[in-house]
Amino acid sequence: MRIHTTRRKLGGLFGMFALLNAVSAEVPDDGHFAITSIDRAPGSGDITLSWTSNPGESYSIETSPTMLPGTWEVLSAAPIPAAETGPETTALAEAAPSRLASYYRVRCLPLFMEMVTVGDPGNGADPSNSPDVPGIGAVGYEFRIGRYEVTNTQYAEFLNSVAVVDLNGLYNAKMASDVVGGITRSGASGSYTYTVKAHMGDKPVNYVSWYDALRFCNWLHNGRPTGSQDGTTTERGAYSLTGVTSVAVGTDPVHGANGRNAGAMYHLPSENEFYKAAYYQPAGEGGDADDYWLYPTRSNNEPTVATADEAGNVNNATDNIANYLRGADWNDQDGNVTTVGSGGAGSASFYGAFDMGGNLREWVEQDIFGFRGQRGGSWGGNSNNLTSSNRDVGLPTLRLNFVGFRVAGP
Ligand SMILES: [Ca+2]
Ligand SMILES: [Ca+2]
Ligand SMILES: [Ca+2]
Repeated sequence: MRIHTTRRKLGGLFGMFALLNAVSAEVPDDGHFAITSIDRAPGSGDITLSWTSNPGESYSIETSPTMLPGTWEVLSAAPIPAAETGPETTALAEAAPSRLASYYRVRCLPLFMEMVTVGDPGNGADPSNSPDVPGIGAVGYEFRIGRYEVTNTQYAEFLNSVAVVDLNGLYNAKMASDVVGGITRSGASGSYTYTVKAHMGDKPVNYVSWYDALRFCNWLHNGRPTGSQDGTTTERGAYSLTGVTSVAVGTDPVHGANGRNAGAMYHLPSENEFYKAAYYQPAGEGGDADDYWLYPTRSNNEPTVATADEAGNVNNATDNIANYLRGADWNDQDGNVTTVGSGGAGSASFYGAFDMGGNLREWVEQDIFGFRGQRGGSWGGNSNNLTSSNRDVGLPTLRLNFVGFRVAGP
């Protein structure tokens, strides 16, 4: 069988697809989710597919009988977990033979946490940053970062997986009592269950401490296991937690001082990683003359203040818009969180990350005199908070309704 695979942006997702019975063979070598082999059993709908994968990630297999957009169907009934080790996963997907015409596309998509690739390794630091925090933005390697802030839906899945008993207080009661929080808890310790509030599932999770964020990263690193909060779930992996609010020096040669272990598959972005993902765009590719924008919306101009509909979606989406200055009034709030990404692609960073300015201020990994760094400003902040020259810090134990996080990974 001949195979054709390529990398293409489809519906806002980076997906890999292969054409069965196609006429050419082009195997990509740079994609995280590249299909590396495909085999269809003659006369059946069984397709054995291999693709490059990241341990801890899950995938779905989709097919389309045409070349038209919007014709993809999920072929795999359940999320397919990546191989626990190694760079490749092989899985069997089954379809009725009649669904597989002679010309048929197949693709794999990552589930749960959509990431974007931040390329251009070896970029220089921002020459124009404020004197307070000079030399930020240089990253010597390619990495990935969450396209969106971590949402209440994702965090509630985390809680339901590891916080039936909540040893480390990963849930905060303000998530329920504050209208701007998004998760409620029911039951008693030993049988806690967690539910997202109406319209809050696709909003970023707040009331999370820096340590909560580390434990979420460990859970992703460990493949989203279910169990009590221990070394196999939340306490070891990307970070080595040594107490409820303490983390060991990590083994990563560059980032270990901030707690990161070598081989971390999911971690908080370092300050440089966040800064590059948010503000960097090479001048030769349409960026600012010094390669760095002032705002993470690919602009040096103050963004339009987002407003929201009654479900919390930005309803004045345009280029260069952000949720800040208490403009997103809904659910009787003077300013509130908004649906992640709803400001539109015209306000994403160069690498396609949304809400890096505004919505929630985000934890970064950096230890700054015992505090931890925060970046990007929030729904309640002013435009200065969104800028590259603005660095915020917080006690790592603090949980606030305007602070959340996103994850990064290799
Ligand atoms: Ca600049
Ligand atoms: Ca308002
Ligand atoms: Ca943000």
